[in-house]
Amino acid sequence: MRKIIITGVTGQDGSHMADYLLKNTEHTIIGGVRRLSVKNHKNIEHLKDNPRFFLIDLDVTDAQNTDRVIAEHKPDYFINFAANSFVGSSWDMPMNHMETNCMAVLHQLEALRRHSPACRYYNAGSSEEFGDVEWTPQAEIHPLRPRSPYGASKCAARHLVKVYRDSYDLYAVQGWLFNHEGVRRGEEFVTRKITTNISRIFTEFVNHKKINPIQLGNVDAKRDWSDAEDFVDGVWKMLNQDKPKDYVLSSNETHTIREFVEEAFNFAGFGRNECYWEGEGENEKYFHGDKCVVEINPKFYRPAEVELLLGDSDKAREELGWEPQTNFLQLVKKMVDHDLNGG
Ligand code: G4F
Repeated sequence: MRKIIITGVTGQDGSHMADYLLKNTEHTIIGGVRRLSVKNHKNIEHLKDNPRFFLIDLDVTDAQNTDRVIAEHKPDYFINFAANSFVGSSWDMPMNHMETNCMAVLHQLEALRRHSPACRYYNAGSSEEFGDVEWTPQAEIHPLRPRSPYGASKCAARHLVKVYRDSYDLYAVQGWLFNHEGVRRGEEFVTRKITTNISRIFTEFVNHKKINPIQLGNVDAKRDWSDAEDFVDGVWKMLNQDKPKDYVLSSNETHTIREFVEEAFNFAGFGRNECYWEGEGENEKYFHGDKCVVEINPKFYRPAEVELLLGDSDKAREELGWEPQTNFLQLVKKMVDHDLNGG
């Protein structure tokens, strides 16, 4: 039985990772949580009585706290999902993104090198690192061309992971995870923003109330979306190879936000033939019959957009034997069904 520290365990990826490891291994899971006066433990509530799962205070931006936790527990695996993961906020709080997504990684690598050098380390990397893409699809060899402070913080962390791997022979890896969603996704991310608001609109609609349209930014951006539950299996496989290597995880398909909107309304029962887009640019709207259900609000545009992401995860499929189980339409349906049923 081994000890695995997961940071960000209350979030989407951390909580799915904990579920996956408790189900598929015998290991003990130590969830690192930041002390908050109001707890946000909804995603791990079901684990609180599991004897192989316990929580410790760990603020990844605190170097001494990180050092003490690693020295005390000497983990066999350290999986870092703690991050400020909302790209849109990174122009407003660039320092916070750099501290949380990059400097924290340096604190962890330093502490592991000193106290637990045999520990296997994973840091959450992102397709945002490819940013302003040079070619499509993006595999591991694509250059790093970040477009946001968030993307830059993940690129800097990637360089540190490689430097520590090469310099100290640590088993340290950072996957490039393309967008991954699901029913535990934060409601500010575009997919969950759409599905939670469709649920609200559905209630307004059946109660003959005034419909407040969903406000979105750039609906023509393209993303390669997968189910977050499929990705934790890929991360675990990345951590258990003979040699540490970084891999892309992706669906190898890309879709616009516009398509996500159309499919989500369709699954919610707003007949495809009764829905249509009208207008252009900032004046574009999506209607169901004569009711506007989506409108564009430039407030949600980003200072620099990543227009297109399309992954090539063939290397992970061949070398790790990893395969996503849920496709785009199944993912949209799963999220819509969940939110229509009360979330
Ligand atoms: O859902 P998003 O906020 O995700 P984004 O920026 O692609 O980042 C996510 O995926 C990355 C992996 O590629 C992760 F590293 C990162 O941590 C995060 O999980 O936005 C997706 C797209 C963007 O192009 C955005 O401009 O949707 C567009 N969008 C349009 N309207 C909107 C909105 N995004 C948000 N959040 N809210 C909108 O109203």
